Amino acid sequence: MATQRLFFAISLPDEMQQQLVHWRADNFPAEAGQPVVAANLHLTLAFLGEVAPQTSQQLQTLASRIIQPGFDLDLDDAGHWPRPGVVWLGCQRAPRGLLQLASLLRAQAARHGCYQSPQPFHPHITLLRHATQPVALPPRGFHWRFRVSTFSLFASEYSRGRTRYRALASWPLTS
Ligand code: 2AM
Repeated sequence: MATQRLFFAISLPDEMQQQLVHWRADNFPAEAGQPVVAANLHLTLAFLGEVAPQTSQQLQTLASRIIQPGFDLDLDDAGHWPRPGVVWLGCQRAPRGLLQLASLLRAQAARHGCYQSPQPFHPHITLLRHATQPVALPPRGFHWRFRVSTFSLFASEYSRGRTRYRALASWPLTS
């Protein structure tokens, strides 16, 4: 069977995706970059790259054994990385649970041959792509909070000019 382009991520509640899309439309001009469609807004925990089915299965088995409490995520920070052309939303202080979960998934991925960037994990939700020109960021003061009680493995699929993220499996965090 063919490889799949995979990543572990936290998906956002539907209503939060809608709120963010409206906030983005109110705060960034159309020329700032290409908006990520609402359904694709997510926070990546570990990017795996192209993965063979057997490795995917092994990583899913390990993910299913993770026992970790859920946590609240506060989205209260935004930034611009001009080189990859990304405008993002993130948190001023990442919760410990988020860092622990990402670090575990990234270590498991690395042990299974999935290259992990040496750059420190910077949790973020990409709002705009192809944002290579300077962008005025909204002033601080925005804030959304949501409870993270699951995480998922996604396949990134590209067809007819569109990228779609399909959840292959999800696992609960403890309450
Ligand atoms: P990004 O939004 O900052 O581009 C699917 O592509 C997800 O995996 C995105 O959230 C993307 O982050 C993340 N990702 C991390 N490293 C990546 C890489 N080397 N190539 C593509 N996506 C990567």
